[in-house]
Amino acid sequence: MIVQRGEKTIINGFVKQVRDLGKICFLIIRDINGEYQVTIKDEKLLSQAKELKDESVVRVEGKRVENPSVINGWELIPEKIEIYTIAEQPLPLNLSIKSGLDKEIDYRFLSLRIPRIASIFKIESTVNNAIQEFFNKNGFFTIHTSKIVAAATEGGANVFPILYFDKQAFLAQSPQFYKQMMMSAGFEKVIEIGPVFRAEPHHDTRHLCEYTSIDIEVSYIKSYEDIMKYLEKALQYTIKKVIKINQKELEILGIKLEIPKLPFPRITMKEAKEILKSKYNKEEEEDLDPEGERLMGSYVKETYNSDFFFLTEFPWSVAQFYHMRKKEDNNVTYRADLIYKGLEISTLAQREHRYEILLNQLKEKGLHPEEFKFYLDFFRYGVPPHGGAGLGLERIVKQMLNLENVQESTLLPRTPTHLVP
Ligand code: AMO
Repeated sequence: MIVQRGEKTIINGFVKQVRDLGKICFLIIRDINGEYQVTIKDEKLLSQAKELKDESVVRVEGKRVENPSVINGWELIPEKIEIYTIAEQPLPLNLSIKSGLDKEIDYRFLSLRIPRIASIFKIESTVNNAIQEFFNKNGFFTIHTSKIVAAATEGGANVFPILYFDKQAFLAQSPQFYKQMMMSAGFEKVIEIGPVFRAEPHHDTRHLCEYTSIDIEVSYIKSYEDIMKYLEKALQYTIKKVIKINQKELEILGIKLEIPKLPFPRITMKEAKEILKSKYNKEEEEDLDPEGERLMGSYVKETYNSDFFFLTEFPWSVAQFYHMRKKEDNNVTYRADLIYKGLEISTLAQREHRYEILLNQLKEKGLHPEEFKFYLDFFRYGVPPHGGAGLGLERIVKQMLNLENVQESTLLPRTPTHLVP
């Protein structure tokens, strides 16, 4: 952190490097915004500087002197050095080479000092704030719902059970039921950004056991097309913000972002299956697997020059009980996924708001109405037609920055093998 106090400049930061040339010593100091050179010639300060080890934390006070040959075009000539802490050597993580994802996660407090890795999380902060800001500007209320729940929302298998005093409870997989409750409560438009939990035993590049879910819900929609419009505008707004705020970080990561054109293409599941016919022989499957999503991503890029598309009209067989079915065809639902560079980043849908139909759909999916009584009650005393979406923050950033693994855009990944730190 740099503080300017009159003529004096104070740099607080980590010592990236001590270059000791005998009668002169250079310190490269790094803070969250960049690196600075401190040039020491004073004898007393020289002996102090020689005590320093890489990654120690210091406060250096002195005068800025223009020097076009050093980083930033200036160096600090110190009058005072205060050593806050000396870093033990050797560090368990080498900050100047790539050590591999597992080691970088094991030593998160150190890997985050690497500008390449810090840049990912600075951009993630912008993405989070931009999406929140977009929806608030459009009249959405921010809510926070409980993460301790009595029933699974997204299908029964992948929940983490917990003991809640003497009762069985679960960590929430999604705020799905509560955001719908807010529609029944008359709030019309809500957004929640918060953690959700999925007991996904996968060892792959797209699943986490805890991720940040961006959830929206909107009343009085005419169709799920209204939700798609919100999502594409929100993503365009977000990418514009990242381009504006994170130029430096994008440069460090070697990423050139382009503002996506609207509307994003819409392709029904049936059309996608037709397009993939010659490349992908999994027609019997109702959903697209990761390979199918990737192939469709490439097709859309080649055909429409778009990184995004909506895959619409999911079959009822892979839908949740709360998804509304298509008027003209009971086997098809008003559920869509948003695919970004070949990976699903969002699921959205119009919900079934008619009590009797919802009850029948729940039974059809083999669920027990008694376990969902609190939820079903939302539909008995007046509820507007509504729909919404859930987006995975880490997946958006992974795709935006062409990262290989979603754990790279997760501060503290929870996977079957990662519980610490
Ligand atoms: P869904 O389960 O498809 O839908 O999740 C929505 C989005 O959340 C992200 N996501 C994940 N990210 C990392 N690790 C995971 N294990 C993981 N699972 C999901 C993805 C996905 O597109 N209630 C519905 C949303 C809605 O209809 O409003 C839901 O949660 O980006």
